[in-house]
This record gives sequence, structure tokens and C-alpha cells, in this order.
Amino acid sequence: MSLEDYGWDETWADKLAQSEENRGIPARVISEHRSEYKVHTGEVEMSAKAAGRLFHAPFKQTELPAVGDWVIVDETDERGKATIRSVLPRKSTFSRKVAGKNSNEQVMATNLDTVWIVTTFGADLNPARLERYVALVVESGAKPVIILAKVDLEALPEPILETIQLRIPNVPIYAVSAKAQIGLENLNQYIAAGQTIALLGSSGVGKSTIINHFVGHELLHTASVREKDGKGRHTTTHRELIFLPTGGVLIDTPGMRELQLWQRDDNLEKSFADIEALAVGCRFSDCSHETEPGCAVVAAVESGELSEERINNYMKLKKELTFLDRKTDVQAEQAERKKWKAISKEQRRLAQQHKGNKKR
Ligand SMILES: Nc1nc2c(ncn2[C@@H]2O[C@H](COP(=O)(O)OP(=O)(O)OP(=O)(O)O)[C@@H](O)[C@H]2O)c(=O)[nH]1
Ligand SMILES: [Mg+2]
Ligand SMILES: [Zn+2]
Repeated sequence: MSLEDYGWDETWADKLAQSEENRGIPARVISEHRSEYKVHTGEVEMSAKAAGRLFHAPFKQTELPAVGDWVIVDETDERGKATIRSVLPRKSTFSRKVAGKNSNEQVMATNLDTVWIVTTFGADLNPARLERYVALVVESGAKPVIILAKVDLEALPEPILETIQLRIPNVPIYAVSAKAQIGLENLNQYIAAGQTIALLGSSGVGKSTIINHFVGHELLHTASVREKDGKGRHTTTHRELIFLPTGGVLIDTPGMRELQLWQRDDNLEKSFADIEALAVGCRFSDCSHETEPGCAVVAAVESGELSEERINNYMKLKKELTFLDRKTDVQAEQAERKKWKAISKEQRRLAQQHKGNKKR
């Protein structure tokens, strides 16, 4: 295996050459566990930690090494541990809002070419959520692909794929079964030396089982879903990069518990290009497509050109994004206020000192 099999190419070599901290060897981050990293140099795998300077300004939390990153590591120390000196600029960043109150961004995986969004028919099949995953993947800079897994379990109602496809146009959808070996050959086209693919989806949908198929043996632990509600058991607990014998890289991820969209709404435009195109015909340029007269979007729903479901989903997503934006604004404002407080305090202190000096 060489670095090229893992995705290294001239673009990365250029980035390395341009990097300030370019003494050391390039490696790819395979996993992260409590700030302990595993990296691979193409020759060996080693443990590594991030250099202290990466924890301080001007570096942001989101710039710390993440699974999928190309990094520069130096020689291992006496304990066999390498230090990650720097992270090469990413070509794509998959992140999400951290579950919980604060709208903080969490980087999940980087430098992805494709993301396989895995779902199953039945309780897990939720077109609105699929749409959100797709928006998130497009936002990250990677290409989304939808995989309807475990199709051996239930006979799919004929039009189900078409229904999803109508709702989410331009994203390939494949029905597969890793157990019964159905449809997997359709996924081969994404696997190639240098290509990085991450698998996303709820726990128990069969992500690790699909990866095991491409690895060729039971590399990853899998576990049956709970009988009473069909929910997975969160068997995979951390993100991990897996090098395929054929070249190419798959990233296994734990089943997602909560998926919220991360601010910027230009991806909304990309995912709902049809609605944005219709909106050009609205009488008011800031039309909310709710109550305004001369709304081309409402007209399209009325004429049946646009499905009611799709417009509802668009509205829901838009509301969620506005909410997140507002939340981020409030946080930014608070941080700003805190900063000014500190500055004026410092000024008062200096003024006092100045007075004191004069008296003396
Ligand atoms: N019938 C059937 N079962 C499958 C198929 N693929 C996976 N399974 C089973 O579904 C269960 C969950 O599979 P996993 O691969 O562990 O699911 P996962 O998505 O990795 O789940 P987490 O790691 O918890 O996120 C296991 O018992 C698998 O054997 C399939 O194609 N058909
Ligand atoms: Mg798993
Ligand atoms: Zn309108």
C-alpha cells in the first residue's frame, strides 16, 4: 500500500510544500480517541498526539486534527508516539451541530469524496431526514449517495425508490442487502484508490456490515438490532478509517442520535433548487411563500407542479436554519460583549495607574 491508495495526490503534495510547518512526514488520521490519534504514513500506523500550538489561537477547535485529515507528523519519541505538527487545509469538512444547548460545530470527518447515507425500509425510512442528511453532505463538499439497506428483509413496495427519488432528485439511490448480497456491485463505482467514502445513518441500519463486505472479512463488530423496537445498539462507538485491499478508504461512523443542521443556508438553495427557481417568479423578492399575493411557489403547489410535501419540508428546514442562525448570533453577541467588558476594564485599570503615576 502507498499513500496514494489512501488518497494522497499532487494537490496534497502542493499543500504540503506550501505549508509553513512542512518538516516531517505526511500521514492520514485513522481514528481519534480522547485526543489520542492513530495515523498512517502509508508504511506504518502509529499513535500520535496533536502539537500544543494547535490548541491555541489562531487555531480554532474545528481545526484540530480529525478523522480523514492529512497531517504532518514528526519523528516518534521514545514512547513511540508521534506529534502532529500541522493539519493540511481540508478539501471537505463534514460537521454537525453538537447535540445539546450550545450551537457548536463538531467536525466529524474530513476530506470525503462521497458519503453513503444508509437507511432501511420501515421505521427508519424518513424522507425528511434523508433530505436533511443530503443537505448536510452537500454542505460538506462531498457527494451524497442514498443506500436503502437490508432489502432482503422486506419486499419493497414497488414505487418506494421512485417516491424517494422524486422527492430528492439528483442523488443516486441504491437498494442493497449485505447479508443476501443484493445490489452491492452498484457501489463498486465509488470505490477506487484515492477515494474516501464515509457511511452515515442510524444505529443498526447495517453500516458496519456493508463495510465488512468490501473489506472481505468480519473486520468490524456488528450486532443485532433490539427486537422490540428494531433500534440498533450503537455497536460502533467511534469513527474509524478503513483501508480497502482494493485501494480506497471507507469511514465507519457510530449511528447518529441527533442530527441538526449547521447554519449557512446556501445548501438549502442547492437542495431545493426547484423551489428557488420558482421563487424567481414571486411578485416580492423577499416573498416567504406563505401569504403574499403573486407567490409563484404557492401557485406551483396549487397547480400540482410542486408537491405539498416538498414545500412543507423546505419550510421546516428553513425555520430550523433561521433558528440556528439566531442562536449563533446571540452567542456571537455575548462573546463580543464579554470582549468589550474586558477591554474597558483594562482601560479603567490603565487610567487608574496613570493617575497614580501622576500623583507620585
Ligand atoms: N437481514 C439483514 N440483516 C442485516 C443486513 N445488514 C446488516 N444486518 C444486520 O443488522 C444488524 C446491525 O448491523 P450493523 O452493521 O452492526 O449496523 P450499524 O449501522 O453498523 O450499527 P451501529 O454500529 O450501531 O451504528 C446486525 O445484526 C446485522 O447482521 C442485511 O442486509 N440484511
Ligand atoms: Mg456499526
Ligand atoms: Zn413566493
